[in-house]
Amino acid sequence: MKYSNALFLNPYFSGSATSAMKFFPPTGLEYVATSAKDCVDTVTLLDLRYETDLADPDKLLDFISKEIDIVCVGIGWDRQLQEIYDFLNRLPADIPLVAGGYTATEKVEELFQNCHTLDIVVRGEGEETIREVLQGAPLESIAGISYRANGTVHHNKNRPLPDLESVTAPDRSLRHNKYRLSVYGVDIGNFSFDTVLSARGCPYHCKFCTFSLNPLGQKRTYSARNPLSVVDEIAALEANVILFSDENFSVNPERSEEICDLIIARKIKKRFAAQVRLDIAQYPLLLEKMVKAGFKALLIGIESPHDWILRQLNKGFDSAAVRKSFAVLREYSIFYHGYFIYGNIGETEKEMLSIPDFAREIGVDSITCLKLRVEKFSPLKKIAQETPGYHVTDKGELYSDAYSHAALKKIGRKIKLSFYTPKKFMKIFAKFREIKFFSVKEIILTFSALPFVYKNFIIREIKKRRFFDYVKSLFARAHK
Ligand code: B12
Ligand code: SF4
Repeated sequence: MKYSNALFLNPYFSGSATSAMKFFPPTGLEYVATSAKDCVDTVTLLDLRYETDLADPDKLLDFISKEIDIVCVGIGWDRQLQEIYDFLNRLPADIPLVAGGYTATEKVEELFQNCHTLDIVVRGEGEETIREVLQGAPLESIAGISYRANGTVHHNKNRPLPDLESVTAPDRSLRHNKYRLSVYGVDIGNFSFDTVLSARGCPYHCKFCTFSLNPLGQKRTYSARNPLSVVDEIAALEANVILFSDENFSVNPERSEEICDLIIARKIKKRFAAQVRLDIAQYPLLLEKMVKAGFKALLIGIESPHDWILRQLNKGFDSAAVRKSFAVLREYSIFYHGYFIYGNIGETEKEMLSIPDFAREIGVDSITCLKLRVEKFSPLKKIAQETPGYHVTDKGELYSDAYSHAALKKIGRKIKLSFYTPKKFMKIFAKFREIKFFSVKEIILTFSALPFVYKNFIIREIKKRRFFDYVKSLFARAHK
């Protein structure tokens, strides 16, 4: 073997924005680490969000210098980049450093510029590529990498997308930690999490969406695994809550039904969540089976209450379809989380602020509102660049002369605060009971954790000097 001990590192130090979502494993990194297993003597997988000792950069460096002979780092989120570069730049020069992941692929040049210790970036899906790197194939022959040689960065041609059937599911025994539900640093109930990827890609063409485009700008042709292999993977999992991390779980309703049928037939008792498209409302049989199989939450991109925006985003449905679909969806005991986008090209503040009322009207249980992003290969880029007064930063953030970043951020908070009132939190809790998400023991555990969650929330708001705004918004709503 060319390398003895390869480290696969999720480099997001805890205490950051990403740690709020730390209950999900780094799926992509785990796929690559699993694929690498027979190319080295030992694979060490570390998720720094969960490490205690090794989360200290000095101790981690010491461990790497003594134990590791190649470092493979997964940079999948556009967060904490400077902190990550600072750490990677301290790695010993004689240990090869490989990076991969969504952000590493999108920002290849930036990575090489900022990280002088970096040798190779694996662009796009990395399962096959990492094997060639670890087996010591000549770098110039490895499709899908960019590499530094004699002070110059070389970009090899892209690697064709792999057939999903040939990809092995993540080996969970490589993990050093369990993934648990924690909100504002407080563990809730007794929930352990895992993700299962049953398909990659999405056949739709929503214009803002980079879920269906990979960071090389390629459309990831929809490609799904055999339902049997998916359910075999699920059956072997320890976690009691599973997120299907597919871009869109409802692309092929018959196949989704088959997965539910197998879960039911094999009496697998777990709780599931999945990202789906609104048109799932057209498949009552699938919805029925999902409830039976243990699907508790669906995450649905609604994006906007306004038809002209839905058209601009090429969403493929209008607000009437949203209302009609939710009238059906509400009949099923499922928790619905809606994604909305605000700060669209030409959108006024009044239009943005109508999101909470619309969300309440259709009966969505919780929402996430994200500012429109116009990423590197987004089809919206041209429209944004051609619209007078609009600007896109090189980070993909869109702002305008009328609405600066700060103004948009403020609007985002107003939307959030107007939707998430204490009454809403009570309703959310009631919905969790209705869908039987909790056992009695979990209810007790969750209730006892809530005061600590609220305390940490208030401390955070005070630290960020935003607590007064929060109290003001509570009063404003109470008097509405
Ligand atoms: C499922 C999903 C989620 C799940 C969580 C999944 C998880 N396990 O963490 C949920 C719904 C919770 C989620 C939340 C968020 N997400 Co998300 N999510 C996705 C989605 C749809 C799929 C990710 C996935 O599992 N892909 C499958 C794996 C196999 O692919 P992969 O990660 O790219 O890995 C492959 C390669 O990149 C490479 N690779 C990866 N790591 C490494 C490491 C090495 C060493 C090598 C060699 C190769 C390599 O090989 C892998 C296997 O082929 C992607 C979109 C997408 N299509 O990628 C967005 C995406 C990753 N999410 C995104 C965002 C912004 C978020 C949020 C911040 C949104 C928000 N504001 O709340 C949160 C934050 C989550 C956090 N961790 O902090 C962005 C990230 C953009 C960026 N660069 O920052 C993406 C790309 C979507 C987008 N374009 O907007 N997300
Ligand atoms: S349906 Fe969802 S995943 Fe598919 S392109 Fe549209 S927003 Fe993206």
